[in-house]
Amino acid sequence: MVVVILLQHQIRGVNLGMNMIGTIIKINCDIHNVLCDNKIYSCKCRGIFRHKHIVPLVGDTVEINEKDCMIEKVLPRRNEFLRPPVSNIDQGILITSLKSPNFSFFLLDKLLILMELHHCQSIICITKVDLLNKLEQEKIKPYLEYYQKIGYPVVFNTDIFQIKKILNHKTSVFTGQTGAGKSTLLNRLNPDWNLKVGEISLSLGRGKHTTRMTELFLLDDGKVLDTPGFSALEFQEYSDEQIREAFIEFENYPCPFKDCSHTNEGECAVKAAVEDKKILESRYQSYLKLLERRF
Ligand SMILES: Nc1nc2c(ncn2[C@@H]2O[C@H](COP(=O)(O)OP(=O)(O)OP(=O)(O)O)[C@@H](O)[C@H]2O)c(=O)[nH]1
Ligand SMILES: [Mg+2]
Ligand SMILES: [Zn+2]
Repeated sequence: MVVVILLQHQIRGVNLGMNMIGTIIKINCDIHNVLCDNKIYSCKCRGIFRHKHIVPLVGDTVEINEKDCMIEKVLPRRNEFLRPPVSNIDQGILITSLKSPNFSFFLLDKLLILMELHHCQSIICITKVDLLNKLEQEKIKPYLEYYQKIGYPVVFNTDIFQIKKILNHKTSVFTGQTGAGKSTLLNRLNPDWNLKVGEISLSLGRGKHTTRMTELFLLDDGKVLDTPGFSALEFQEYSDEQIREAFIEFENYPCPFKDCSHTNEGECAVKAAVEDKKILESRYQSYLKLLERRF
């Protein structure tokens, strides 16, 4: 009997004040847009959140009260990033421009390490290959092959079909330098989103942070987030050991010292592999910079 009444109420859309589970897709001041059952609810947080220092993030799974549109509870997170504040990310799509803004090994490595530290997969997505001449394209190839070989898939922003496949059933965060082409690619994936795309300032060859807010979009069975890029602050809570482990190819070269830091030790298999060109010199330099927290 109860079930029947409930069903009738649901069909008629009468609000019984029951809690529902949804995902926060956008936050603007204290308004949290929560997606539940294909409907977006504009919700606020219960006052208790402030007392308990609970700050909901885009990507959070939350329990909301449909009656008064209040967020009742934030469910446990799989992971969370500080800047931009997002949670429950499966993979990072690292939008990597080859020119304007120019390709940077350190920037790419920083993002790869950041994803490793947060237990997220990384996919390297190359943009602006059309701005390179044939010779420049040939030059960059072995480096891209290196990343592919150590376990990071490399795709081009023109491979829309392949990118859609990668995004399906996952929550993906789009990140990379300003002007690299994140919003452009998202618009190609779904023209309805109509995201603002920036002009490249000619003098700087850089964009100007056109995307200022983090927003989550649905794509087929996946979720994607456009972000204004991550900040170096993300590294602050990680130890040297964690950074070392995040350079995933290093473990293929076991050193005589178990806790070798691959810096000042006399005998070091990682340093030898760098000399033998088995590990990219730029990867090793990125490692040293991150150890010294030089961002
Ligand atoms: N030639 C070329 N231009 C591109 C490509 N992808 C993007 N662009 C251009 O690069 C500029 C910046 O693109 P956006 O998509 O706004 O870059 P973004 O990564 O979203 O930048 P922010 O929002 O500032 O972080 C725009 O003028 C795009 O048209 C590409 O593959 N080739
Ligand atoms: Mg953008
Ligand atoms: Zn070593």
